[in-house]
Amino acid sequence: MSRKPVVLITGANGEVGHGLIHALADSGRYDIVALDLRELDSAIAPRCVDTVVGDILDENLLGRLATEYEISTIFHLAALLSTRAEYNPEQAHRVNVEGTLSLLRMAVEEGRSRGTWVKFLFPSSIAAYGLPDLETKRQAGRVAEHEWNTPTTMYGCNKLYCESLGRYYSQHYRRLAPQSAPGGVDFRCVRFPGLISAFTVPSGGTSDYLPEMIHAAARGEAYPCFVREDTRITFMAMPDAIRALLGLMEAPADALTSRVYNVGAFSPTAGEFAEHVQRAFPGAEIRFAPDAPRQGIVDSWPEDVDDGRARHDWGHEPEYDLERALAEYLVPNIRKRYGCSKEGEVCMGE
Ligand code: AKB
Repeated sequence: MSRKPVVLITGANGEVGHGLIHALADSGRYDIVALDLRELDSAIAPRCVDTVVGDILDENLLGRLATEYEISTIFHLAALLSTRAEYNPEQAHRVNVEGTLSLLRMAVEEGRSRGTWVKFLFPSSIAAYGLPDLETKRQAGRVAEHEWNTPTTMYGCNKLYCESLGRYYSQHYRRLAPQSAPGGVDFRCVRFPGLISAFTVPSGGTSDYLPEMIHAAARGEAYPCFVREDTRITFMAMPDAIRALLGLMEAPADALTSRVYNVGAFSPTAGEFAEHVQRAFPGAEIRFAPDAPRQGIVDSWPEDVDDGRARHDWGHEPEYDLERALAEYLVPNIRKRYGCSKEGEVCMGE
């Protein structure tokens, strides 16, 4: 039986999965198999050759997929985000670490059995950093990949460790075995900042305050922001995040000097972003009601990242700075989504 080469996307129903499936399908070059715990959103399901409802922790399911398909690339997006992970750290470890381990093993075996390299795209996060206090955070400014690798959340610990697992499975897997077969897994990772999409609202993360704020304003709902007005971390508009994943996937292996790359775009404070939102949706009710534990998480994440390595090695270049993201992507699409027709109109309900 000849198997079909496919791109496997785990956690396909999430925010990144939506944008990624559209981009890969639009290119017309890839057959997509989507895996998620929940049935795939009907907006993206028709764009995939197969949609599978199941758990990445189910080894039999992964075995079945590897038998049925020739998997050339994996985008492993399934994860429990930082806030959710703090409520159930052991479950987060199972999903975020053991799930990644199973997929890396599947990829390395798939690659070695065919004598090829299976690309493994992994979204890591600014949660992999952990700055001890605000003074240090302010002084640190733009942090490079090797700095402040002392995460304070379960999610951050999971991401940082999975970066190491990816390096191990790509370069050193079973290094003492008598003969290593050619091929294996080619792990490539972007450390994402907070992401903001016009089409989906995140859940379970701690950078969620920015997207929640603008979506609430468009719905005409008051928003109590769970961080202080002066809170600053780095963000990126979803189309740039998708471009980053695709850019790294397509980069020639010999251009890459690392397996882990920072990517960033803009770093407004929560207060600055609120001012933009109020200009776009006059009357939007935003107040600051910091939640100390979640504030502590965001305070440990960097204000900005040094993404020079990504720019140099594979041409990472975000198209959206804050002003452009708001004017050309977020505000028009969010207005349309919630049915606001006129500029400045606050809309009620979805
Ligand atoms: C989260 O808030 O957990 C994520 C992230 C910063 O990786 N959005």
